[in-house]
Amino acid sequence: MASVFDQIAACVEQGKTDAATNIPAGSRGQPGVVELVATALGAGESPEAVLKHGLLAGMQVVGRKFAANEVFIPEVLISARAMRAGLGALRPAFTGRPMPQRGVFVIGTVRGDMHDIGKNLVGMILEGAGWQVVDLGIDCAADAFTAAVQQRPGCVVGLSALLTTTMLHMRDTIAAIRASSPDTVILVGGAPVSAAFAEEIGASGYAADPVAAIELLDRLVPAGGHA
Ligand code: B12
Repeated sequence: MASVFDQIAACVEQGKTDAATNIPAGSRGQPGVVELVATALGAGESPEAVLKHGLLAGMQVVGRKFAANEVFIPEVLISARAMRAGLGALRPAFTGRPMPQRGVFVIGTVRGDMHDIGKNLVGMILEGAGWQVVDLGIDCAADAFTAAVQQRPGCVVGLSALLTTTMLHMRDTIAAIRASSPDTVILVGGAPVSAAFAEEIGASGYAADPVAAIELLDRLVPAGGHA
């Protein structure tokens, strides 16, 4: 019998959201991502382990197959929907922990980019770490970020990009934010982004994942010292 993590990963890959979903055909009534996440948490697994070994492991397989032309956009969207449902099921386990309030974190995916799974994950985990998260969504032009920062003086900004083309918009977005709010702490992230690129475009820092983002923010914005 496959471990609950392997089952979650397989369900993400197949797009099996929950027991009511009939994807793949004939699977209605069998547990999907939502039920399996609850099973794993109920068995005492940590939300971090469920995320890493279940949900993200499944999405990694999808990413590899997409890159190898073994699956195409419709399948990836179905997997993304299952992943999103799994994150929803996991959310209370992350955000239910008592944490001191750390400040406001405005996050969005930059202009032209529709990828939101990583952004949502970063937002959810930072919320669990005590940040009040304002999610601007996907395909956000620079002025959406500048307006959000002006409304929330002292907030931290997170920019997400998953495409080598859209990550280039991070530079203009950072310049626009700094033109009106020069001291804003701005983190960048997303698969094609690197620490060197972050430095080149004037970001305050780069984090590869939400845990690294929390550690970086603890250094850049000491508790009680911002927002
Ligand atoms: C799912 C997916 C899609 C879905 C998105 C659904 C959704 N709601 O998000 C759909 C089908 C819409 C899609 C479309 C496209 N996609 Co796509 N997609 C993917 C895929 C398979 C997974 C991405 C994902 O969700 N990963 C899981 C999350 C959890 O990881 P993550 O996003 O990297 O986020 C983590 C970190 O990067 C970081 N992070 C992310 N953001 C931020 C922000 C901050 C502030 C911080 C600190 C950290 C951080 O933390 C996250 C958690 O650890 C990737 C392949 C891959 N392996 O990445 C391709 C991929 C990103 N897509 C790709 C491409 C080419 C496209 C399309 C252009 C395809 C096409 N021909 O139309 C379109 C572009 C649409 C657009 N304009 O945006 C390429 C990009 C190539 C490149 N280097 O530019 C990839 C790499 C696939 C490939 N190998 O070819 N895609």
